[in-house]
Amino acid sequence: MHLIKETITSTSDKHIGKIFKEDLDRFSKIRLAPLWQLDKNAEMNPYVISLVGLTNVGKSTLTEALLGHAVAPHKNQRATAIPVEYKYSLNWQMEVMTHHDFKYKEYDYDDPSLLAKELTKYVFDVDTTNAYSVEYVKVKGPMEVLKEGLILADTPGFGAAQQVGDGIRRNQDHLEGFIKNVHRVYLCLSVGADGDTFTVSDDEKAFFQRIKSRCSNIIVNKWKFDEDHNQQEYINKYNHIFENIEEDGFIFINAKNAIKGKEKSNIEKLKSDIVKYSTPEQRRCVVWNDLVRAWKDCQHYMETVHHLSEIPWRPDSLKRFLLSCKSVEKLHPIVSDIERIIK
Ligand SMILES: Nc1nc2c(ncn2[C@@H]2O[C@H](COP(=O)(O)OP(=O)(O)OP(=O)(O)O)[C@@H](O)[C@H]2O)c(=O)[nH]1
Ligand SMILES: [Mg+2]
Repeated sequence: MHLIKETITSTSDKHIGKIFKEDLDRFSKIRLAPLWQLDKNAEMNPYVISLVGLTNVGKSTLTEALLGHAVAPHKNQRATAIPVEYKYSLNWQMEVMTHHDFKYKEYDYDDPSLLAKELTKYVFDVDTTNAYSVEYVKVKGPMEVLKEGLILADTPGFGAAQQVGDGIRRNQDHLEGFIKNVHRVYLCLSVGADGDTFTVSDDEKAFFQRIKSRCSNIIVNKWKFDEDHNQQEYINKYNHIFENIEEDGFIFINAKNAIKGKEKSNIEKLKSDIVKYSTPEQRRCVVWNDLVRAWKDCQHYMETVHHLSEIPWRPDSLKRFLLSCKSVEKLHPIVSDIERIIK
């Protein structure tokens, strides 16, 4: 980011051209700013990953499929009213903090189905007074995908469908507050009941703008795995809306099939994507790989669109960038490129 900023401010329009500078600035905002944020968040411990999306897209069903236990209540209608955090522990436990009296309670369960039954009373389909009285709910238990320390959060649906009545608006405020403290977000969309329609609503677009610096994946749920449905077609159509999402950042899932144990669900792909953020080292590696990819894309774009054999980087900034890249093994492809430029 410094390299780009300093190159833009130190060179004249005559030297590299106004449009080139604007492109460099856009590249920095679209591709680099999210990486910078994710790199900062990589150090956070505990690290919270959250599924967010409009009501009914299947976030809770997905949560259940990922956790491998029926502890995330879901149904066909607006359902989840309070964000729920899931965390690994050897025994099943639920923690509830109530807002009106500042009370903290902890419950133990021998069986996850008993926990799930109790959980519905706090977060699922509850009336607005009840929803307002609960500050947070945490569920702990032997959920393998979280074993290395990740926290997974299921959230209420956002958007206009939720904004009826005062209590629900409070829920939306609660949701916004909760999401601000989440380190990585997976935005969940779903295809229509016919499997053919897939429109991105204005609410979804607006929400993406608010979370995009912490989002590198779009989950397309309720996907029908058959020959009539072509994932690439969907990606081509929608990747201009989600501008910083790489093509392989779109993950097509059928959560219902996953909880029924059917083969065509792609849930293993999502699981393996999530566990790669388990430790700070793993999280940094992902960001560095993405940085190498962004660097290559930037070079390629400037070479082909602006017909530049080489980007006229500001020399002293480039040297500083080289030094910081040298200390990280994963960034060595960038080091080789810069050394070639400097020669
Ligand atoms: N056909 C199909 N239905 C699904 C799939 N995933 C979830 N559903 C159904 O979609 C409905 C909504 O699922 P939920 O998991 O409750 O949705 P949610 O996003 O958590 O909804 P809110 O909690 O209201 O925000 C339920 O009837 C699920 O059975 C899927 O992959 N395919
Ligand atoms: Mg839900």
